[in-house]
Amino acid sequence: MSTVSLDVHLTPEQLAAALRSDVLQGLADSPKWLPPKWFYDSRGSELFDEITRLPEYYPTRTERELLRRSAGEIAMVSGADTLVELGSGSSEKTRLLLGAMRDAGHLRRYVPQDVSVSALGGAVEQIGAEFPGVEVLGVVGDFTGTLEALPGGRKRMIAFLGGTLGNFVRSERADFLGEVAKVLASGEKLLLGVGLVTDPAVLVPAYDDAAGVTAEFNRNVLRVVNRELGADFAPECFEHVALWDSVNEWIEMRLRARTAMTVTVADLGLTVDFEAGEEMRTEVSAKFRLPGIEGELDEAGFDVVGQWVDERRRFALVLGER
Ligand code: AVJ
Repeated sequence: MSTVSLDVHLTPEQLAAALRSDVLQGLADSPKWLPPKWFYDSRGSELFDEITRLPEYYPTRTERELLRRSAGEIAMVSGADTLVELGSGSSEKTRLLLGAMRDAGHLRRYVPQDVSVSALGGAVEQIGAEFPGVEVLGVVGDFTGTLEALPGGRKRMIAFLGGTLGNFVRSERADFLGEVAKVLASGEKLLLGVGLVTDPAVLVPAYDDAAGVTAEFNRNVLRVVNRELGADFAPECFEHVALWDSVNEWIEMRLRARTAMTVTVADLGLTVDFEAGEEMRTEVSAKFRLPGIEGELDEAGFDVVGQWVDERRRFALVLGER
């Protein structure tokens, strides 16, 4: 028998308030910006899924291969009996980790967290059925809320995969890693999946694919703001921009206004002008060097106890111990 349940730590009202606050701030700023977390409504999540299958988008399949190869070792080194997965989405790659933890004989509990109830509900049921005897506790919430509400235990491993840590800038990463360190007991683990700095000729197409899926994904944030806040963005009037910032070592996605225009956000009583060619930042996706990510883990109070890198050195799994 398996126990499957879902905990809601973030209500639709709280989510809506967070979106309003982000849009108010981001559109009033100069240059304008919108945070990447709002890409992922059901259409955005489907588009992201499509991105992960594109020939140019190497991170997902590279990480999956790495996990296939090293999940056994990770399970062994971690000694964890509980896997907490932040931003689990459909929990697809997680099966590899869970399988390895089960085979190592430790697995007792899986705690996937996501802001999307729909992604989580399905995953919780499926994993529950695939891993009988394992307690599955889905947590609907954001990263911070989840960390505070995490079920106890002394042998937990928190996994933050997919390179999503790169959506935070350095200071946000320090805050986030500090939060994780705070909730973990001595000996507990954090497994990070991070993209590595590589050739811009590989990096840029991964965020600007020939089929234009990433462009649609990027413009999707405007559709979300239109629907949720009564805005009148014309998504097709914005061009997708992806560039490699070699100083910050991150990919930056922007939306560039094709013409001058005025946008209203009815629910916020807001009117915003765009100049022709004006660019609004929608995402940073930082890439790392191993000494850099190790340094950040160290500063947050983790010992690096394992790292796994693919042959082409494009992606890394880094295991930190509290
Ligand atoms: C899911 C945040 C890791 O930054 O590579 C994919 C999102 N953005 N294509 C990334 C994304 C554009 C992705 N993360």
